[in-house]
Amino acid sequence: MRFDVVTLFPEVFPGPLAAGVLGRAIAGGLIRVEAHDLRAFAGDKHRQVDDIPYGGGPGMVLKPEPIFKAVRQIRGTATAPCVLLTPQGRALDQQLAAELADQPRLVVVAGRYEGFDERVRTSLADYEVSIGDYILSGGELAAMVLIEVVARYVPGVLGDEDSAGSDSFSDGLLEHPQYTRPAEFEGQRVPDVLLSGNHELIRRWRAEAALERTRSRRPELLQPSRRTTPPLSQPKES
Ligand code: 9D3
Repeated sequence: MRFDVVTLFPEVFPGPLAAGVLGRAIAGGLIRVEAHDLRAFAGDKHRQVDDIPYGGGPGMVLKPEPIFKAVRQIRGTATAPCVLLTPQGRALDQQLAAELADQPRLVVVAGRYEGFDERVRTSLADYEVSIGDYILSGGELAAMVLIEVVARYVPGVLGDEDSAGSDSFSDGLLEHPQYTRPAEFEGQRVPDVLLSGNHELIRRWRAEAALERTRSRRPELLQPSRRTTPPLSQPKES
């Protein structure tokens, strides 16, 4: 899968995407990340990519022409959906990531300043995506997050034992607590069941712990409308 990123800061790519599991996928040619300097698509000698907002007000708005030019030239004759990163977009989650991973190619546009001319949204973008309800200074970190989350769905990117579809989050629950040695650390014991060797008991303890943690921290994840697999039924009191 190929990601073309349009940005005013192409030098920050691939950044952390070059580390670990994704770095191997990039080195192996399974994933490509190409950064394109938006300023190279500016029409004038001052390479202006932004302008003052019609109607007045503070800040600058990204002009439509350089962005349309960039996305069209990068696409060439290929088809590749255009993903616009904005605070107003659809919240990125595993479901959207899996949908985007069905594409062989995405053109990802990272903004700066106060945002994009509305015509970029209405006539160029196929998806408008946010990575969460907090304020970033621009779309570059959001682009990296999106690329990492999507690329993990590309077959072969994760090891064979692992896969995006078997991640704990793919059942819609938070992960159960995990422990490693020592069995006691600063007076805190690892739960006996995990040392018992009884794999059926361990499986049930983990399922219950995941459910309880989700109930206490992220109850909205348990709404039936968002679930992929049903939660295990509560053990009956005896
Ligand atoms: C404080 C400025 N805001 C009010 C005028 C608007 C604003 C514009 C541009 C706020 C942030 C940004 C830059 N953000 C992104 O480009 C961005 C983003 C984000 O800030 N949060 C979550 N997801 C994303 S995706 C792109």
